[in-house]
Amino acid sequence: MTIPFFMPPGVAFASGHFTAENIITKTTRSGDLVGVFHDEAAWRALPAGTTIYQVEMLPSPDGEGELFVGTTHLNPGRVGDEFYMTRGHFHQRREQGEVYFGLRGSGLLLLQSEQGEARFEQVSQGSVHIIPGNTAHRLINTGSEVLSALAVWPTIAGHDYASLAQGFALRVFLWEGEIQARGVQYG
Ligand code: PAN
Ligand code: ZN
Repeated sequence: MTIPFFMPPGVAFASGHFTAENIITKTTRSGDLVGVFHDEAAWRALPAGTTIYQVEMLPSPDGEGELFVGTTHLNPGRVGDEFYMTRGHFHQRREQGEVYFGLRGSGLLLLQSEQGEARFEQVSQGSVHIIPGNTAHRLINTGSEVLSALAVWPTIAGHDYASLAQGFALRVFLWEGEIQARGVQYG
C-alpha cells in the first residue's frame, strides 16, 4: 500500500533557513532599537536602515497548545563597544517558556528573572537552551559570523517589551580585545 503523506516544512540546520511556503520574516534595523544600546552617540552614527537581525517563522495556527517555530539570524557587529543583540523580552504570558537551539555562529543568551537576576548561557552550534517561564531573554552575537538560533515557543506566549524599558542588568562589550560583561548602573 502506498503511504499517503504530507510534505512537512524543512529547516537547513546549518543555517536555520526554512523551506516552506508562506514563511513570515521580520527585519529589525538599527533605527528600530531606540534606547537599546548603551552608547547613544555610536547608535546615532549608525545608518538607521542597518539590519541588526532577522527572524523567519513558519506560519502557525493561533490558540492554546499551538507552537511557533522560528529562526533568529543576528548579524555580527557592535554599536560602539557593545555587541549587536536582540531587543529582548518577557513573554506577555509570563509562565510560558521557550526552547532555543544554537545553529551557527557564537554568542550568548542573556536570561533575566523578574527580580532582575541575570545570567548567561553560551550559544554555539548544537547548544540547547531551555528558557523557563518568567524569564526575559536576549541573544547577543559576540562572534564574527551570523549567529542563528532556532526557537520553539507557544503561540499564546506573546511578547512584552515594555517591562524591560530599563533594559537588562548586564551588557556585553568588547573591551581591550576581550569579551566582557558589565553591570548596568541606573538612575
Ligand atoms: C524569538 C525572538 C527573536 C527576536 O523568536 O522574538 O529572537 O527577539 P525580540 O523579539 O526580542 O526582538 C523569541 O524569543 N520568541 O518568543
Ligand atoms: Zn521569546
